[in-house]
Parts: sequence; structure tokens; C-alpha cells
Amino acid sequence: HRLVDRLERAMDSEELSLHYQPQVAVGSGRIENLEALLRWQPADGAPVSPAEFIPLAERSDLIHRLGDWVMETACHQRAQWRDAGRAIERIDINFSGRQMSRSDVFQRFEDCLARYDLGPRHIGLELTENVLIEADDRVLEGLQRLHHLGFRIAIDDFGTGYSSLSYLKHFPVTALKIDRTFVRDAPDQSEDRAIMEAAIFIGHRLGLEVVAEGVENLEQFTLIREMRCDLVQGFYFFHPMPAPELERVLDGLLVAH
Ligand code: G
Ligand code: G
Ligand code: NA
Repeated sequence: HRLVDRLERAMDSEELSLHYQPQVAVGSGRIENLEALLRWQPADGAPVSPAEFIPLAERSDLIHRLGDWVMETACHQRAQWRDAGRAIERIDINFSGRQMSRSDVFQRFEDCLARYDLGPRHIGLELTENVLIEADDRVLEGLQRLHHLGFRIAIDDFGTGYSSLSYLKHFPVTALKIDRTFVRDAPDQSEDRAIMEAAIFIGHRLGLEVVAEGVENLEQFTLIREMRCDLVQGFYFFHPMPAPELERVLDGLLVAH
């Protein structure tokens, strides 16, 4: 596939980057953590979305190199921010299903953190509901180990997988992220509001932190705040940004206070 060849070459160039989108605490309005999102800007063309190239990369071993690159880049960035004395707590990275099929994926993750002298508070994981549902015993054990060590593990796109709720009993997760389609439709659709309320209730009853994704306007945010969701993420607050831009935003916030 031509796109896969191009992506493979992009990995050795400056075309790939991580953007960072803040998650904001509903109560305090503070930036609590960042989600790292992969971006590909080919030198000779339009940007390609990870929604397009991740599934392609998953068809070959390229997904593993890509996953390593994301891990390495996020750890490097987190360590740089630590060394610069920046008050950024955690960067969450996304793991795809195929990535988890690698037998040493968790060891590589821990090794990467160790190389940068980072701990469980510094890098978290986001896994989609479908990835968790399809996980085998090895993956479950790997996640249990990370959980035991104190890592944060979030269920991404909650409410959209082909799932029963029973997987919530088995997986050592610490947060759930309500899919943005519910957030989008909540102001107009009572069904979406009901599902969001139920998700927040289940999340809290299970002792999980609940994050609403894709918050784009005040109307959505007002509803979410009334529902006592813990964290919000979306264009209404911040777009995903390259690291230098995020630093300027944080500096601006510090000046404003
Ligand atoms: O940022 P954007 O909306 O374009 O992302 C589209 C999809 O790509 C989302 O589902 C997001 O989770 C996924 N994605 C973004 N970055 C990564 C990454 O580093 N690894 C994996 N596996 N998926 C990612
Ligand atoms: O599935 P996941 O949560 O990883 O998806 C993250 C994707 O959502 C990123 O590609 C990001 O660009 C996108 N995103 C972030 N905030 C918003 C938002 O407010 N609205 C929409 N439509 N997409 C968003
Ligand atoms: Na995600």
C-alpha cells in the first residue's frame, strides 16, 4: 500500500508529531492532564488523519514501530517538561488493539519510562472499549500489573463498543471517557443525556474518574457540569496543540492569574 510506504518513510523524517490536548477539571478549571494525539503532516501534501493511517499501520508490523515512536516521544516530552519545572502532571497515550498483541508491549512501555526516569503518575494509557473486550489473559495480566504499579488506564470511546458492561468487572481501569457522540447530541436528545448520566453514575459507583470528550460549546459544558462529570476535553476549551503552542498557552495562563 502506497500510504503505508509513505508512512514508513515519514517515521524517519520530521513529518510525524504529537499534539497535546488538555483535559480540564470541571471543579477547579485547571488543566489536569494531556492526551497525546498523533499527527502526520507530509512534506508534500495535506495532513493525514490517524483515523486513516492507524488502521492501515495495524495491518502490518508498522503499528509496533509507530507505537514505540509515540511512547518514546511522549516520554521524552514529559521528561523535558519535568526538567523545565512545568506543572504538567500526566500525558495519556493511545494504544491500539494490534499494538497490545505484541508479547512484550508492557515491558517496552515500562522500559521506556525507566529510560526517562518517569513513573506511573507521568504517563497514562487510553484503550478503547473494543480493545479491552478483545483482550486475552496476557493483556489482562499486563494491565493488572500496570494498575498495581499505580498507572492510570482509561477506557476510551465509552458506550460505543460492541460490549456488555461485564468487562468493567475484570479490567483494572481508573477512568472512563464518554464518547463524544453522546456529548454532541446531549443538548438536543434526552436519550443522549440519559446515557451520559448513567455512564457518569456507573463510573463513579465503580470508583472511576469520568471524562467527557468532544465538548465544543457552553451548552454541552453546562449540562456536563450539572451531571458532575470530573473532567472535560474538547474544542470549547483547547484544541490539540504542538508542544511549543501548549507551552505558550500555559505561560499565558500563569501570567493571567
Ligand atoms: O486526533 P484525531 O481525532 O484525528 O484522531 C483520530 C483517531 O486516531 C482517534 O480515535 C484517536 O484515538 C486515534 N489516535 C490518535 N493518536 C493516536 C495514537 O498515538 N495511537 C493510536 N493507536 N491511536 C491514535
Ligand atoms: O478517540 P479519541 O478520544 O482518542 O479521539 C480524540 C480525537 O478527537 C482527536 O483526534 C481530537 O482531534 C478529536 N477531538 C478533540 N476534541 C474534539 C472536539 O471538541 N470535537 C471533535 N469533533 N473532535 C475532537
Ligand atoms: Na483517546
